[in-house]
Amino acid sequence: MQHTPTTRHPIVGFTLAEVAVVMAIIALLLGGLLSALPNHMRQKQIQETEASLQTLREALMGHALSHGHLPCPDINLDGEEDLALLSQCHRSPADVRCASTDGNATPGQPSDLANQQVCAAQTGQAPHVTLAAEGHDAWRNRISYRVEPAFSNHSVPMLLSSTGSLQLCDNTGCNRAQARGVPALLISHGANGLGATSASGTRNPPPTGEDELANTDGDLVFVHHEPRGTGGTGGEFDDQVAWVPATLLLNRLVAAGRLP
Ligand SMILES: [Ca+2]
Ligand SMILES: [Ca+2]
Ligand SMILES: [Ca+2]
Repeated sequence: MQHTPTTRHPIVGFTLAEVAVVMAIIALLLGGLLSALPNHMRQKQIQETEASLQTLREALMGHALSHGHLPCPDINLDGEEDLALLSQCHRSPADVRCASTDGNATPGQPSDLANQQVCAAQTGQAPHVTLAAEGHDAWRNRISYRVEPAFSNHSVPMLLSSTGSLQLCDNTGCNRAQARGVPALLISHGANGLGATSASGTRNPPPTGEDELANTDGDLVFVHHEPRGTGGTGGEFDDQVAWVPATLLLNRLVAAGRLP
C-alpha cells in the first residue's frame, strides 16, 4: 500500500502579544479621533456662524442701498423690524431707545419730529425676515443687532456726515478699540448662548463674564476678542461680532447714487 505524501503547512497566526499591540494602536487612534471630534465640530459651528454674520452684514448694506437707511431691530421676535413714531418713544438713560435727536431733524419743526418713523428700540434681534436672511447662529440662537439712530431713521435719510457712536473694543475699558463710530453691529452669543434669545423665543440667562456682559448691556461699548475660558480677566468669552463700518456703508451709498 502506497501512501501519498502530504504537504505540511506552517500554522499562520498572531501571538497574544502581537494582538495586544494592534489593539493598543487601534485604541490610541480611536481615542485621538474621538477627542478631536468636538474641536472639529466647534470650529465648524464657528465658521458657520461667521458666514451667517457676514451674510447678514451684506444684507444690511443691501437694505441701506435700496431704502436709504438701515433696518430697525426686531424686538417682538417675528423677524421683522419694529418701528415707532418718534412721539411714541420713551428715552431711557440706560438705552438710547428712540434717541433720534441725531442732528438730522429740521430745527423748528417739532411736528415733523413727532411724526418721524424711527426704531422702536435700537437694540434687539437682527430683522432676518425683513432682510430675507438666516437670523440665527450655529447654536440656534438669534443674532443680536444694534443700530444707531442716525442710520436707521426711516423719515430722515442718512447723510455723508452721519456718524455712529458704537465702539468695538478689546475690553470693557475700551483702552484699545477695533472700531469707533460704528453705525451697526451684529452679535452671536456663541456656544454658551448667554444673553441670547433662542430661535424659538426663549431668553437665555445673562452672561457671567464682564466682556460678554458688555455685548448685552445696551450701552455704546461692545467687546470682541479671541475665545477665552472662565479663568481670565473679563471672564468666559465666546461671542462673535460683525460690524458695518460707516466708511464702507457711505461709500456704497455714494457709488450707488443714493448719496451725493
Ligand atoms: Ca418685529
Ligand atoms: Ca457667549
Ligand atoms: Ca456694552
